Amino acid sequence: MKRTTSMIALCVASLAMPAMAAESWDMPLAYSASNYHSENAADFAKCVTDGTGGDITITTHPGGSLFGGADIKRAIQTGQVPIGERLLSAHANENAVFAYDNIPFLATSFDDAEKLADIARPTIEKILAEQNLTLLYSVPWPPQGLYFNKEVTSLDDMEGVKFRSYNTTTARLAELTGMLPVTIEAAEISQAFATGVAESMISSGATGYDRKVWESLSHFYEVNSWLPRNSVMVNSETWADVSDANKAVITGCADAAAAAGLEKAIAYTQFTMDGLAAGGMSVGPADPALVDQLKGVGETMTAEWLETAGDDGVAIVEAYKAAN
Ligand code: PCA
Repeated sequence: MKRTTSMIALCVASLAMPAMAAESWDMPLAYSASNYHSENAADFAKCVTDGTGGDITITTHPGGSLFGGADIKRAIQTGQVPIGERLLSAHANENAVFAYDNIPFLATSFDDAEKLADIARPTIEKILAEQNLTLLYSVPWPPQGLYFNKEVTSLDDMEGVKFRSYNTTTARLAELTGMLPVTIEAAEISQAFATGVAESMISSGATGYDRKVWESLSHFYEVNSWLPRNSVMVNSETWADVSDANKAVITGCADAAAAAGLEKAIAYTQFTMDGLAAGGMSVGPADPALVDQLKGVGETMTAEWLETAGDDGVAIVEAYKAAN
């Protein structure tokens, strides 16, 4: 009798429970905890944890500590983790459209990068959906510039330089400028520069600052070639199981994170370039003659990208140009 009563009590209790048990979501991030993308993701995680009343608790794992950058997207797709952040352009080998935010000299300011991202978003969402991924938000990196361990004023100076790349676009830039590309995660670059495995890279002031590259490199040249983005994605099956109320909370947190992340990126741009200079680096615009040469290389890269990205890529660039 007693047993039956407690069984009934258990059933009643479980009926009264919310439809889903509280969940913990681990969120891998490739970049250092102090970087604004990671801080922004931590704010997003708190927003979701608080907003869902603890139904979904998100814990961020920065610096590649749970999965390295190269493995994060696959980990989300396959459900090893429910959510994570990744530089999507590093997956252009899967679909060239993922590198829409690396087209040389197309969108070179924060405003233009936002316009381009808004135009590309439905296409990116469609491609990601086919990969079991749902895009929540994306945040730009500051404009990309060139780092060297010597003064560089022309492509000739770049011949044979060992170049750290972060995706196929940057590797192609190296090839076309006579440099030798080697792919290295941001988390590993301090060591790569210290040991001479790499002597140069294209990146933001932010990444050079985060990795204290002034310990090995001497020059940062502003080129403003493009503003690549980090994207926060959730596994689509996990997403489908989230209640409508919690989906609304997460989407609201994602929109807030996109806006706050953009503001942080803008603020971090000058702050980190000042930091590079304070570290002893020469920081300033690239020589106009070098920029002209790089634009020539950029035209080749753009033509190649349009070729591989096909109709989806052409449509994004045309819509962007029509809107500008
Ligand atoms: N930092 C990232 C990508 C672009 C950037 O500014 C990196 O260098 O890995």
